[in-house]
Amino acid sequence: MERTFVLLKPDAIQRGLVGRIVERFDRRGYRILAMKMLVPSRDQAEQHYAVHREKFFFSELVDHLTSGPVVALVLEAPDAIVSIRNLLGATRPSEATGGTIRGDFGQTPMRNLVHAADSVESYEHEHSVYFVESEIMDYQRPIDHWVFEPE
Ligand code: 3AN
Repeated sequence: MERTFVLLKPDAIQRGLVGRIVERFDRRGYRILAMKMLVPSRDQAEQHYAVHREKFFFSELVDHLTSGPVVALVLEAPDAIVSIRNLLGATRPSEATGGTIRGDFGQTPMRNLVHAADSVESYEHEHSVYFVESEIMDYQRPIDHWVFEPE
């Protein structure tokens, strides 16, 4: 089992896509361990995207992330990190395959609706920017033995 961190960015909330995006996680069977709405502080946004500090789009990215409410989630499943990244689709919506979240709803590289951790190290860093450990539920579901059976 693996955990991942996902963030629905302000454009997802403004466009009324929260339910449709979370539904995709739900119907694939990912276990939602934490979910909350907040307006990120500048400090949180800069910490989250620290690896992009030198990129030309960094300040615009921080402006965007702090522009309104976001929804932060911790999800769990086998290979959660790679499978959620596949569900999101490519960073640039124009390159994202149909059927992925960005392929179906994304409009611009900056406003591509949703972020997901790309490694275990990113997960460890990113979830701690938004959650304290006591906010992450650890529970089992009766159906987990078949939702998560080995492929
Ligand atoms: P991903 O979100 O697919 O992991 P990253 O980590 O390369 O992509 O980029 C982080 C965020 O920075 C993206 N989600 C997007 O909002 C923004 N971004 C990435 N590339 C560009 C770009 N060329 N122009 C504007 N914003 C970008």
